[in-house]
Amino acid sequence: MFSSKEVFKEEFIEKLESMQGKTVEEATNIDKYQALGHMIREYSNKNWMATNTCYFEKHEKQVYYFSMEFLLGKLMESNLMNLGVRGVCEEGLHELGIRLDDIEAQEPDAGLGNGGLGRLAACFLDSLASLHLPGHGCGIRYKYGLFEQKIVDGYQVELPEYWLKEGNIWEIRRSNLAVEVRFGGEVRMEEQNGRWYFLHEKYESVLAVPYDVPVIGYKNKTVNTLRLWSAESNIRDFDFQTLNKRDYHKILEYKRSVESISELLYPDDSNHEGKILRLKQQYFFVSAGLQSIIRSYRKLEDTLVDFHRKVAIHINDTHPALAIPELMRILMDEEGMDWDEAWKITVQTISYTNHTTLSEALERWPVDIFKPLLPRIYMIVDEINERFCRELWEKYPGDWERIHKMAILADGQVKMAHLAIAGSHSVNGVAEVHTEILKAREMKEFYELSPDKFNNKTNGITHRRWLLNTNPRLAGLITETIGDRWIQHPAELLHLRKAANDNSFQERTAQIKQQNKENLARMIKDKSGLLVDTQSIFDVQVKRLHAYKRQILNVLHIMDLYNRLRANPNLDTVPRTFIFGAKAAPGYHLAKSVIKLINTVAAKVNRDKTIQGKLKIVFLENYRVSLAEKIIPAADISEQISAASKEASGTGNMKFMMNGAITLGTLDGANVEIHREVGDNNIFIFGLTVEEALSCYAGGGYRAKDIYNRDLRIKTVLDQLVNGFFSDDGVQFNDIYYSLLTNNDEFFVLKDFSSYARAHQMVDDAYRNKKRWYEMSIINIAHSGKFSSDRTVSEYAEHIWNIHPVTIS
Ligand code: 26V
Repeated sequence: MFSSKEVFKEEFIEKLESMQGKTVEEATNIDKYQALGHMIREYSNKNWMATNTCYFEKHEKQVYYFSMEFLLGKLMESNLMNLGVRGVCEEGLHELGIRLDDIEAQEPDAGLGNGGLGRLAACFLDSLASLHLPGHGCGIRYKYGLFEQKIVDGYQVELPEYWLKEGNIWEIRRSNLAVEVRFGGEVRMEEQNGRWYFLHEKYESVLAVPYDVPVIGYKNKTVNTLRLWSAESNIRDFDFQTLNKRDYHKILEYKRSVESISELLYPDDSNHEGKILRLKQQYFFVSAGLQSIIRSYRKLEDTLVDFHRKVAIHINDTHPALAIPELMRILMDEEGMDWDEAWKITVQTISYTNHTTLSEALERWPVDIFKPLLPRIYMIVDEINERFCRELWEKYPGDWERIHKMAILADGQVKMAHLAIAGSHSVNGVAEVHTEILKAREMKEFYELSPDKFNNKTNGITHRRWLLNTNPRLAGLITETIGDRWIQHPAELLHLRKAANDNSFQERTAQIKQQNKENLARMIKDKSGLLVDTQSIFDVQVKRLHAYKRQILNVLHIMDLYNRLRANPNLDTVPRTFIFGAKAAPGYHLAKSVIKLINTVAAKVNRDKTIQGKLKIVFLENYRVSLAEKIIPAADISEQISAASKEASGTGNMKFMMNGAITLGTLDGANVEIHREVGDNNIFIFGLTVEEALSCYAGGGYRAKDIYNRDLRIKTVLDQLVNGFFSDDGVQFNDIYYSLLTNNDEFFVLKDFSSYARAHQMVDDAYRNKKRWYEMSIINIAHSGKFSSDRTVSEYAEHIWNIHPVTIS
């Protein structure tokens, strides 16, 4: 089909005709995008079927990655690349007068995630398939992805993101595989032949319909499945014979309430709120996913006694933790197992990753919501809790405090992290320091109880998307220099070390960075009209907006730099362009204020001619995967400046490093490991360490006001938040000021300020020596192989899931 560009052209023209009834000349870019998309999917169907058959026939153990979020971004480019047909398509299209880039630009991002956790899930899927591993995704097909961000007068405005308006070319709806999920109602117990049966009655029935998306491995035959569930009404349940007008309204109301389950992605990734709809979402996809896994399993086996030998289920944070009681329910109520056997199988099937230590993000569901919504599941959770507390009592007799602290049900709440730990055989953190913090603090008692469950799996990113696809020129240079084995074996990027000091390699790396910066500058000009100096340092902070990520530290430093430049326009600094991209949760007022502040400072600084163009600030609207792909290859500096101990890992840090940006960061999350890889001389580290931060929290001796009173630079910028210095529109930033001073600066912004400013000075000094700079840059690229998700996923496969590569024939 894609054997030559001639064949491709013929098929493409045919596809346009059959799908759209149009010729190449008549077709719009959307038409062409859809035609090409369908061709690719059809092309991959053979291998998709072969993969499924192969797993089935070999009865391979498979892993299912359960996640509320899959932040896929666009799929056209990576699918073409992974299928190895991008060249043929590009040439064929070119001969038809079509630019592949124009077609790819039509694709909407699949923004089914908030940030790091969702993007990690997407990277893992790519690595699973590319490593021939039998592993699939299970999630929700949200009708609306993460909101679209507009900036109006410097403020964030949220618009609904209806990504499905032109349909989704990558999915196949499989209505024949729909399953029922039950909510509410009552549970009646009945004894028959000495056994208790639990009968769920008067429940609301929801139909879960799967949409399957192929996950295509890199130049192999593996095509795994991402199964996304959509909620639909189960109208069959209604008695149409006796339908009257009031019932009709009831049906509509029921339909609306059911469809709301998969309507939208919750846009908050930092603050747990006990919203009933979110709990519904969680049970909805977990129950549907488990039912479909068990249905396929049952085609091969009569009983589920060996389930855990053939199926691994991974829960991405606690959001899918109801998989534990749901699997128990199925094993007991539907398969007739007794508790102990069901529990053994459940624990051996499930594994859990923790992605945050922020206590406000920990999920705790009020029993008052949980119990009426999921009555049978609640009974099971209650029993899990009973038995768990009894076990604790035996181990720690009399230690009520500890038992209360560890209980799954306590204070009228279901503690999802406790459920997840108790019900799984493996618990992992996502970077070394993060795992150590879990063991020593957040999960200390659980670690003492079962130390063997705990392990670390440092995050990774797919180098295929984040280097090969997004930075083709750099990827080409690497291949030219060390061959192409790095694509399959990213650790081999290390061979670049020997080129780090090579003049010509440095120059070519520099040229590529320059081209990427010029592309980004063009985009900035198109989007905002702002001209940026491509000789300046592109200093980038793109990530969700959160107090702990400290965008505010970055802004305060920019304000200070501006003050210094105004005082002395001849200040000897390398010109800087500070680039931001960030979405704030719609209800997170402080975060939204920071966006307004960035834009306010930008407005004043960018039009100030007296500073001789030495400073520019850009806030790029609607940060998302596809925008990241344009920004990251152009970055010189990667800002990873979270308050120590707060960022579990970070994955943006890895993407920047892989594209030759130098990290300016704290020793937090995976920065610690990046630092270890590249060494002191190839990274700019500043600020408190995790130990210092933790002892500062514990000791409580920190007083932000003292620093304010002592340090004039800091006092000046803080005062500028509230004295109208930057705002033409009279807006003041009292909330930010308050959080730093009155609220005593929870994230050590003032404490780290001077160390951060010194690190910036070091960046300035270092950039003047281009040879040394590109040596640093190349060393970063060379050491980024460790942070490929291929490494991460292999570790999960070997140590947690016990799955093995399968070559598809
Ligand atoms: C949390 C919550 C809290 C309750 C409300 C809804 C909601 C939705 C999503 C989340 C996820 C927050 C956790 C998260 O994204 N953690 C990030 O995970 C990345 C991948 O492991 C890691 O690199 C980041 O450091 C970590 O912040």
